[in-house]
Amino acid sequence: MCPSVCGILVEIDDERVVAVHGDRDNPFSGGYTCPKGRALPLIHHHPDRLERPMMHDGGQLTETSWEACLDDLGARLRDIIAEHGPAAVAVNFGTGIGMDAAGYRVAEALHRAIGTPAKFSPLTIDGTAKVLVAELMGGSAALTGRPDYENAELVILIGSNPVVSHGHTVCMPNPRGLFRDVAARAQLWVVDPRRTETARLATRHLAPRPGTDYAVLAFLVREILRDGADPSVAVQDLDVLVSAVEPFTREHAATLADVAPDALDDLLAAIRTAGHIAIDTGTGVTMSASGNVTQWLSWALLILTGSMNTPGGEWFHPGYGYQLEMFELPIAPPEGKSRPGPPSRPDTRAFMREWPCAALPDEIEAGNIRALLNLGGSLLTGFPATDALRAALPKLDVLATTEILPTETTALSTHVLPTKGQLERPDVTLWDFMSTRISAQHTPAVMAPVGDRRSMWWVLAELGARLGHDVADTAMTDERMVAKFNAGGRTSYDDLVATGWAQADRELPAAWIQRHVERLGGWRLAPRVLVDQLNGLNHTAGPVLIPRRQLRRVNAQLQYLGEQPEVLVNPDDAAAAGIADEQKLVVRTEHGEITGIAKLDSAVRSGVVSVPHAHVGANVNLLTSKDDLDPATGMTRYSGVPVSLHPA
Ligand SMILES: Nc1nc2c(c(=O)[nH]1)N[C@H]1C(S)=C(S)[C@@H](COP(=O)(O)OP(=O)(O)OC[C@H]3O[C@@H](n4cnc5c(=O)[nH]c(N)nc54)[C@H](O)[C@@H]3O)O[C@H]1N2
Ligand SMILES: Nc1nc2c(c(=O)[nH]1)N[C@H]1C(S)=C(S)[C@@H](COP(=O)(O)OP(=O)(O)OC[C@H]3O[C@@H](n4cnc5c(=O)[nH]c(N)nc54)[C@H](O)[C@@H]3O)O[C@H]1N2
Ligand SMILES: [Mo]
Repeated sequence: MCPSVCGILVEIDDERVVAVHGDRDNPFSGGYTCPKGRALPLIHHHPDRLERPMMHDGGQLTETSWEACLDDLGARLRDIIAEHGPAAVAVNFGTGIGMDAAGYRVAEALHRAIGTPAKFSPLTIDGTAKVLVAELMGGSAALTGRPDYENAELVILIGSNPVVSHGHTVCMPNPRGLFRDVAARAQLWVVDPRRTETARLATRHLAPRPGTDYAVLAFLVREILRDGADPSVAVQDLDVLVSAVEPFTREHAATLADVAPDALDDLLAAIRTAGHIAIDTGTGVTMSASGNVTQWLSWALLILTGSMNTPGGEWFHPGYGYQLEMFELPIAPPEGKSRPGPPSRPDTRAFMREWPCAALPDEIEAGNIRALLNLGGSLLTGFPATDALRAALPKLDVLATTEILPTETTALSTHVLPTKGQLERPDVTLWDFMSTRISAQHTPAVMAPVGDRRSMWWVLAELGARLGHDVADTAMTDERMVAKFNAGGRTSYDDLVATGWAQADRELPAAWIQRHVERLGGWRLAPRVLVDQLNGLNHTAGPVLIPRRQLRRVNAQLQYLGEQPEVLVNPDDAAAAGIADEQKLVVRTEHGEITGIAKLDSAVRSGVVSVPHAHVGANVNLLTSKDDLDPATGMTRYSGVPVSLHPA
């Protein structure tokens, strides 16, 4: 269900999945589970689950055979490619394919074989800032820094709520246990406009105005520089950084962020005392207009305090399968590697060879994209500007969706391809970089596939064959296919299957990072792109929207566990707008409006409205824009969008 990959035991009674229990013998999760994993029986036995391929026939989705469905889809794609070229076929790598290792690898192979630049994924709706900053400051997007929680004396968590989310790009089982431990022996500062479930476990909580975290960090960097920082590693462009942060005095930063100057003094004192510090950021940072700048200054603070690649600071994941320590990472130029964006959106960039999700409606309307392979994506809830997308999707000649459950998006699809769910396929850890350890796990399939479901990799390989591409041998078994792509580069696949998990030791400081930074010529402290963005930032005064995850959901998934689209509003703001607790309210932006349920909550700072995403009835993406994008990467702004509140 999620990249924390907690070890579970699935209790099965004949054909029924009875329950999911935490596996106490699992060395990573030790028996921990959360409501998402425990919902697997409900997902598997969902009354509406997709069991057979469907095709649009006379305006209606009708069940058909795999042969007929794939033949028709293949023929239509061939025609589109023949007439308009491969760029007319787009591929979306949604969250639903993100836990299917063999499916994901074959999707990558098919995407390469088709040769289309039109690739979409949650990258540009979840957060590009971390990758961009790694590339610009560290010369490689493959550098994924994360706190050394075991040894840290001071952890600063900015715009992430792991107690609910289990983390963003660093995914942990049992976050409550982890943060209780950290707070018991070290300082844990949580920076969030809402006093979150995680903030309640922290030693301190700081609630700046959304999108102003960078000002707090700029102040800290400025003061650490004035202390005469000696990072003990090579750096570049120190003087540029010095002048970039110079305006961020205590008073200026406190005013911008609307926090008490004393709180800034306390945080600065904590950093001076700890020496080395650890920082992690989440979607509260990456979804904001200042996300790149905030991420940059957080790295600058880490570098200047000598905390990179240091015990008690940050460590860099080498990957279990990738084994980055074996390679010389290619070094990106100081201006990064982004390219021109899609033709209908010259205002955007293609970042990491992906197009901005926000550009999809315009690309369809312009006739550039005529077919979309949507692999495990809930387009109408995840992508921004739902109205524009809803108008554009029916103009596609082909919308083929691989899914396990019906969604608003499958209802609009020309082809619906039911693939094996989590319990029906063998699998290995795909996103080992997200793990808190250098590890891999394997699971066998525990249930026979329901109905006529097939493996994602098989479906895509069959489709590839119909387009004249040999992307995988469809005669292979699932196990052999998974073995082929297994993340067990440090161990044999057979050993991984036998034990279920494998782990490598962590080296800290890691020699491969030291070598890399030497080849880089020192950390780049002040990339031009980021300095320019800092100088261009401005703020609106009124209330703004911020995003929030919910415990018993994964984005649009698990809605049947009953989480409501509760809109958290500060009681003073609610009173001013005439809104009462538990009553319906309207949240409006210049793009649209939604009706949700008001929850008056003094844990949310004034001027902030916290709205969960991916609810079909109260879809927050009716409020977001396809044009409000980060110019460097095409990331949609999901946090800090100006709103007004009204009684319903
Ligand atoms: N306004 C706003 N918008 C947001 C966000 C926000 O905070 N605010 N969050 C953004 C983020 S961080 C993300 S990652 C995106 C997520 O958006 P999406 O990538 O669309 O992800 P989900 O909503 O999780 O939908 C995943 C789909 O995959 C299906 N699925 C699950 N398991 C499988 C499987 O094994 N096989 C197949 N074939 N399908 C499967 C599920 O039924 C579901 O329909 O949304 C983004 N959109
Ligand atoms: N239960 C559950 N778990 C999930 C998901 C889910 O839907 N449900 N989704 C998964 C996905 S796809 C992702 S990407 C991760 C995301 O994981 P996280 O990034 O941890 O996501 P959130 O829990 O929404 O925490 C983001 C926090 O940022 C705060 N915030 C908003 N704007 C700002 C700002 O400008 N500055 C600061 N400092 N804070 C701000 C919000 O108040 C919120 O508490 O979670 C994953 N895990
Ligand atoms: Mo995400």
